[in-house]
Amino acid sequence: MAQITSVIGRTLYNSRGAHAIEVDIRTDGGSFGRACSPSGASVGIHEAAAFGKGGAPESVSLLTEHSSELVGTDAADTGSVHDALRRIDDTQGWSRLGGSVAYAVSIAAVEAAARAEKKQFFEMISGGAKPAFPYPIGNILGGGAHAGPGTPDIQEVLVCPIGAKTIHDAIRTNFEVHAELGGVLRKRDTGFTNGRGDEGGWAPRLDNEEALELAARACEDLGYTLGREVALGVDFASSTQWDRERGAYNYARTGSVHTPGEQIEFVSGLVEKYKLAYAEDAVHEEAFSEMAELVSRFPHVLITGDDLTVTNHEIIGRAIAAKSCNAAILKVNQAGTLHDALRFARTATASGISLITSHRSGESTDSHISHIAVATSSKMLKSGVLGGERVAKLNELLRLSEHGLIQGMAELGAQI
Ligand code: 2PG
Ligand code: MG
Repeated sequence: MAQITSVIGRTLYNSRGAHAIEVDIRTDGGSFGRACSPSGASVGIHEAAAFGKGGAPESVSLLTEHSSELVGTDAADTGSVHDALRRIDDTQGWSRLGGSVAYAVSIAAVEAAARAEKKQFFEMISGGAKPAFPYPIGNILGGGAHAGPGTPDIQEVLVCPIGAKTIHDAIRTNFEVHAELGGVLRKRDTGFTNGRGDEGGWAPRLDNEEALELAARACEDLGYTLGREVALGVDFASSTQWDRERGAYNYARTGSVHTPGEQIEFVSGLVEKYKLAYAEDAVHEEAFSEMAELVSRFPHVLITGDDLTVTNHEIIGRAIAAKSCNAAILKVNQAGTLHDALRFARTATASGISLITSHRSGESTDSHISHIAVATSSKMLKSGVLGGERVAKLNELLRLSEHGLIQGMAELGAQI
């Protein structure tokens, strides 16, 4: 057993230049683990707070002041690390310590334990399940909260190489589509500056339909058939457009307003026209019954909850009961600790909900989420295509492909 002997936190910066918290953990055998928290721009109302009230520096001070709570804890035991953190902050949404601290401590501890046991991170948390490779799904065109004025209202147009048989082919295909789309955008608008959004997807001046139209064209130009070798997906991030007072979705950039019924027809139209394999947060974060309507209309599309389910064990229970999604995003920092996130993953999996392990728009160059995706047999890893902090996750999948323990993608491919 590797016991925690020291915990050091610091404030750093993420890929957006905003505060992040990094934590170093040392154990009695001399092993070391380090993790840095990500952060979101489109944040669910029920997800853990990023920091305490005084921001990142105050969260770090609080951790430093109470680090003795963690000393002596078994670094490999995610439950004990969670309990120790709960002794410092027992608020439901981590409003004292901040979810960023919970994230970084709980992941750094497992990394230290993995080094002590000379194991890979994913082996420490797979809980006996057979680990498997996820399909990488990546942002090729961004708008909404991730890009500036003039870009689409919808947050992300994503590509997924559903026909790929190996992780190498899958990653290469996503790069190829991203590059081809850049060419399509330059041809359409000679003034296009190659601008990219927070996650590395292109950020052109386009409306929602045009964005999908051109993404589809890029796939077809490469000789791919949508729904066969590659598929498109969309993260609508609909809570960004939802105007609770008006009871309507305000597509300010496109200049249209959708009633809840019109939003369902808008989404359904796009799913059918572009053969989408994936639709995330297609309605706002409290619209459980409207999500259920989409699940029943499109049982073979991954109707995915993100802001809807916020990696929260209780909320996924509600979504399961209401049949509001057939897939759910797994973001550890929405839950706070790795322990709670894995509990969410188990509940989702037991009810046949596919997991999509995901990055945040503000990221570090850490690659723990690649291990978390493999360990939880996530159907997809949503980690972007281009940008150093995105590529870090993909490169880790390539390293892991040298590892004989992990099931290949072909077995999962048939299920999409
Ligand atoms: C999302 C994420 C990641 P953010 O909405 O799914 O793509 O964005 O981290 O800004 O919440
Ligand atoms: Mg999302």
